[in-house]
Amino acid sequence: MKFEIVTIFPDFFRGPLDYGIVRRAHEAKLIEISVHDLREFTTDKHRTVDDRPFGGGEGMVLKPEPLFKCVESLGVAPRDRRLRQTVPESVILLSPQGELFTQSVAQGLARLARIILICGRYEGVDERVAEALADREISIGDYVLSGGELGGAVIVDAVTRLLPGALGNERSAQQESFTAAQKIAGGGPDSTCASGGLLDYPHYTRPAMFRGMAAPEVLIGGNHEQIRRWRRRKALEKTLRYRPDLLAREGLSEEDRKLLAEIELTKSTSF
Ligand code: 9D3
Repeated sequence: MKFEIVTIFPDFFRGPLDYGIVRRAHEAKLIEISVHDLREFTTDKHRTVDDRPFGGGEGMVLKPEPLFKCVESLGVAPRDRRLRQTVPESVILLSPQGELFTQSVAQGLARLARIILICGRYEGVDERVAEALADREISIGDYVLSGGELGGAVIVDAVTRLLPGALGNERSAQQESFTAAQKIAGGGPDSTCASGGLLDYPHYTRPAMFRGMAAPEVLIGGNHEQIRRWRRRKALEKTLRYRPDLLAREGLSEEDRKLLAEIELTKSTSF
């Protein structure tokens, strides 16, 4: 997978992509990352990338010319071919106005060979970039960032993890069993969660007693059926508390519905 990042802050990407799985994927040549400095595609003395908005208003807008020149210099396939998906490449504008980045979007992107990420800055980007240069606009969430760079780094991370061979053999095998469990539990393919479309269960490690806080007895006992049930119950509890939107009950098993009924009965005392 080739990632090409268009930004006015090229140095930003030296940091976050140089660790862990993304770093190893790069070393293993599973990914290649090129960062392009937008200012190198300006022609004026001051290397101007932004201008005041037509119609007035706050802030500055990224000009279209340097962005078009930069992306065109990369030799991307024509936009209509990209949109018809006859070529495995995509040009993405990171913007607060975009579709929400989810695990399912990441899975779609992981099938491509090349992704161009345009990072916006200032108050916005000239709309002709969204209309005629980028294939789609993506936002990483409903909060205001200072620019698209963190969003670009998020996409590189999430997509890289999905590439075959990016996780160790051990972990990819584990991932497969999670996927199987999700199918049985009826969780969608865009679930990020370990246990079938729910939030993950709590994890503990040694010591068994830490500052007066005991790790749950059931995990130390070694009864695997009890452990599985306890984890499922805790995953349901966490999900009910923090992400009730994920609890589409029609997707829950008989056991889940029983555990949820128990949880809801004890709710007043434990929540
Ligand atoms: C007042 C209108 N604002 C839009 C919500 C202006 C504005 C704020 C922040 C325009 C651009 C930005 C910079 N943000 C991004 O470029 C961005 C972003 C984000 O702010 N949130 C989530 N995902 C993304 S991806 C790019």
